[in-house]
Amino acid sequence: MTTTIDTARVQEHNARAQETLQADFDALAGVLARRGQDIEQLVRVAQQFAVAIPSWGVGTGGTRFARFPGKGEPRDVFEKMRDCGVIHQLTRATPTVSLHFPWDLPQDPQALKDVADSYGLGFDLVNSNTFQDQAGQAETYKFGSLTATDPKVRAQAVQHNIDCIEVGKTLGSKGLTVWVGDGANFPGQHNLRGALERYIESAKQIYAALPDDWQMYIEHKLFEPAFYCTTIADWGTSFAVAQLLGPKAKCLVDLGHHAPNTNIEMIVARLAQFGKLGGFHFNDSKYGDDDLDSGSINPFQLFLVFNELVDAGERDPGFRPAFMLDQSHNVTDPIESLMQSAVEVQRAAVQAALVDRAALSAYQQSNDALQAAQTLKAAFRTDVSPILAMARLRNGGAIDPVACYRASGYRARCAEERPAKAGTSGSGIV
Ligand code: PSV
Ligand code: MN
Repeated sequence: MTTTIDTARVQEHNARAQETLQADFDALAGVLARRGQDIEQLVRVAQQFAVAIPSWGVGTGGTRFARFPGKGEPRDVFEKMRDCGVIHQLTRATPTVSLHFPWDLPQDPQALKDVADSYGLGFDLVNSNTFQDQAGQAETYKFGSLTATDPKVRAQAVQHNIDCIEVGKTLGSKGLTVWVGDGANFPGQHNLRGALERYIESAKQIYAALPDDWQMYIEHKLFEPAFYCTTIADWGTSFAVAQLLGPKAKCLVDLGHHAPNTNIEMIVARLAQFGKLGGFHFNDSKYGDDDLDSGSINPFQLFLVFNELVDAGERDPGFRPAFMLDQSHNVTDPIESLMQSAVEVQRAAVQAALVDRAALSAYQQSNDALQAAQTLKAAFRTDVSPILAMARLRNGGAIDPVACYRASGYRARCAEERPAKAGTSGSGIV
């Protein structure tokens, strides 16, 4: 396997930090043992945790006002894979990459697969893009894609999704995420029901092209770019469409795609209950779809989402939702943000595994609201950092990924090796 950061440097970093880590780990093991919990079981949860990196996340994002590129940004999908390799090398929590087409469409998918293999990376879900016009395409998506009134536009958008499936098959992906920005900016612009009917008609054609072992993930988003109404705006519409399409269609929950204060963990519980929770795009938000770093604003919400996932996993041990990050990094080094975010999502998974579920259930049964809430809080308040660091160490990663990355000088090397060039593949700025 190709390791981008010199492994000797990672080992040196770990050797320096290991004694302190061991002391913190032993102290936490004692605290947990007094609560009847085995720290080793939690280390295993952390070691097995995995979240996919979005290929579009390793470039600097931006807003519709401006983009301020960082130094040494990846200029093509191969350089993006290299950055993803660094993230996985140091965190050991991101073994797959989720590609966005055509932003990261490889001319030679097999060559890309070989490169990914060399970094120990696989491919997660592939994402289609019919929210932008691409150079040379015949029809415009200005007035929608899968919902467009013009059948030629819908046919082009359907075909793009089918093309994504074909490339994904070569790469070893097992699913397609479909998000469309289709909607209206004026009351009356759309026949609200007609737009959804056209979406369903298009989605059925995509669904029909799915291989047997693939799933289609329907991602909803409240608003933007359409500011009056969005065709697939909420989990109810997403659920209805997934139900109509069939068993291979599931709903994808992007944490940023809800109205402020929405109870996202309840959406998660509902979708899981009815067998339609397909996966997540993790990020955080304060006002709207801000695409902020996971866990940076509301880590308690992230924990409560994972609390529902633990419950769902206990009811159905085969339950395996897809986990991806989907963020936009405007002011940080994207590699650092993605490493930190992967760790924050992993943290929520471990904290949720810490919940004393028997006690919680008993408090719920006896209507002891205060103690039920405190049972969750006790898990959430536990600083599981030593567990996460130990999991990384045992999996061959870095005890402190950001510190190790900074010390490696990787970004400075990239700045020399990757002078900016025109027409580089895009990052997510929506
Ligand atoms: C839309 O805002 C979204 O969340 C979808 O997942 C897109 O594929 C991605 O962002 C593009 O950045
Ligand atoms: Mn998303």
